[in-house]
Amino acid sequence: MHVIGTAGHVDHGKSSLVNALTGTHPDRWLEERLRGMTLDLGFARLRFEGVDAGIVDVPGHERFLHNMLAGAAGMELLLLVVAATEGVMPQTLEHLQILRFLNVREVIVVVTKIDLLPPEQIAAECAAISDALTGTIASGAPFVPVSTVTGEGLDDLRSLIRTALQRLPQRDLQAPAYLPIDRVFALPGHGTIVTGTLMQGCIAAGDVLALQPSGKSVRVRSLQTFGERRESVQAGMRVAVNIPAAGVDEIARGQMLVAPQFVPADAFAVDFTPLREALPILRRRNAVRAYVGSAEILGTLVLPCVPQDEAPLRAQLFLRSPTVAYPGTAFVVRRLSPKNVLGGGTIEQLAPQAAPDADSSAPNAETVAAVLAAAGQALTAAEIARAANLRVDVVEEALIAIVERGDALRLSRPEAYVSGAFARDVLARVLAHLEQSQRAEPWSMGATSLALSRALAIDEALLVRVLDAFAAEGRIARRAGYFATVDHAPKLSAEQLAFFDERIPVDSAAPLRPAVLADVVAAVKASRVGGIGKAFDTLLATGALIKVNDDLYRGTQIAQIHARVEQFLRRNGKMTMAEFRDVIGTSRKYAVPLLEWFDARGITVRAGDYRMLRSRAPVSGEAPAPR
Ligand SMILES: Nc1nc2c(ncn2[C@@H]2O[C@H](COP(=O)(O)OP(=O)(O)OP(=O)(O)O)[C@@H](O)[C@H]2O)c(=O)[nH]1
Ligand SMILES: [Mg+2]
Repeated sequence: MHVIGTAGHVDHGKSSLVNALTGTHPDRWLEERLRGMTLDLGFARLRFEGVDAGIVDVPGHERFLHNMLAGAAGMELLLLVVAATEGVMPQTLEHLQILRFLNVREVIVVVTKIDLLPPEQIAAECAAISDALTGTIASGAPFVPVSTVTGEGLDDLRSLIRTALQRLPQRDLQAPAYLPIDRVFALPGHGTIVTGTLMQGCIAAGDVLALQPSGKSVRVRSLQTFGERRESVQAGMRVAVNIPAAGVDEIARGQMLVAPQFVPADAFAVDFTPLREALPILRRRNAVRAYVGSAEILGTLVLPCVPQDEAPLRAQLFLRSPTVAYPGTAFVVRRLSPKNVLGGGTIEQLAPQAAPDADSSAPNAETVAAVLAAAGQALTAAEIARAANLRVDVVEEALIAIVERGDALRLSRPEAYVSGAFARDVLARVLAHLEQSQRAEPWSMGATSLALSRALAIDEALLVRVLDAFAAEGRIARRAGYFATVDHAPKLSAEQLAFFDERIPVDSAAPLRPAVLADVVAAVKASRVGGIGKAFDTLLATGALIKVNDDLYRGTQIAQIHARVEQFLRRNGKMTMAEFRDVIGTSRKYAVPLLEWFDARGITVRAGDYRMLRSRAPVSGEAPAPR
């Protein structure tokens, strides 16, 4: 078996394509469905005549690139998804930059949403896409225009997939088992299950493997691939492994389940190829985020010289925490902040001979770390310099090393630093509070910074900046103004869902007519259903319900209206208010605020009596803000 992966810019139709091919919608979380945006990896099985493969679906939004990276290493056949309506966009190229260093052997370019373009424009759009992909791993790959709405092109895509899979080389089944873990959960009666793409080797029920880097030895009780029980599984499969001896809380994405012979290491000799775009920012020593298997680990990449071109270099990679790798393991590195991709390559050898360059700033680093530890609040580099009696540039240099080793956390807006111990303590207290409150109120989005600041008696402004820094590392989630644990997906109770179904019915005679906001608010206030107020906030925050002036729409209604407006405008260029009313079959009372709402979100733009599409609307990562 082989693993197919999607890649491409946000909203270009990756998840819809996986759904159309497999019948499984890869967006697993309630929040993903509600927002219509993939946040984390999704998985589905692709089966048709002559084909049985796994698909890994990735998020397109740049904020979730770390999740994309956790699933990218396993991909062998890439479906590069590009919407015909937008063409090649920043994450299309960023995903290709990353995948160039991983294990992709075959690429198919899938041009989606062709139903939204006049047929005669499709060839020109494909040609423009092809031009924009020159010099990437998708250059020269077969192209297939599709629509997941009409089904056009899907049969051609299936036959291209069949051919591409046949060309893929077999994975190494004799090698020791190596499974980067991308999900961990517990099933009642079974205990801990980990899932991932088996990169090499085989695993059989009864095998004793090691969880790394902890080294804990675990016996495999049972195995599955896509819900089918197997006695053994082979490289190239998406696998779920039941290891009851390990607790769910001992394991996280990024750890590996491997044959016992692997030894964890935190230093590697690597073959590193810089990206051309990264040449101006690469130095000899580079603080990096390294991606190995499904892991994201901070570390330092030491180059033999400052690179002048894209030629591969023999370099050293030092990680802040250990991991396991085999010679030839692919890796990618990004800059700490901003997180540009710097390059990637393969791990050649454990424990390089030479130690990292002696750090001449070491004594200053200790002074700076001591000042921060004593401060108990955020300090700018200039404030630290005054307290430590050092030059600001010396402090800045020392801070890089201190941040890298975890003794300080860098805050932004404005840039300042807090001690690592203080920051970790804040994070631990916040996470403990959130876990408890999310358990008590699973329907909530999490907690606002104000609520956290009151509960934990921490200054709110400082709390927000510390949590934002951890959010950028993916250690806590910040969505629509709420902080939550990264795996928290709000779930309404059956009673709460029934309440909203009853209060906000969809009238089959007028399916796009909204409810009256004031009525729903009054009903929420009067209701005795437990947690109903927070559940209402959640529906608004996730965009499942949307306020438009005095009206309350379901997110699905707005999506339908949006689709109709977009289709009309792509065909006709402009639209009057009367045409809009006809398109959505509603009265002026609803039409005016709706169009203003679309204008305010940068979807449409007004010109005299007409509305037009605002071209290449900026993509917003947040749910629509409740007004
Ligand atoms: N008309 C039309 N709409 C499509 C097509 N494919 C996807 N869409 C719509 O485009 C929007 C985004 O689709 P998704 O499949 O969620 O896009 P995605 O690439 O998975 O997005 P992220 O995972 O957030 O990066 C949805 O509203 C889809 O219904 C298509 O072929 N035609
Ligand atoms: Mg998606």
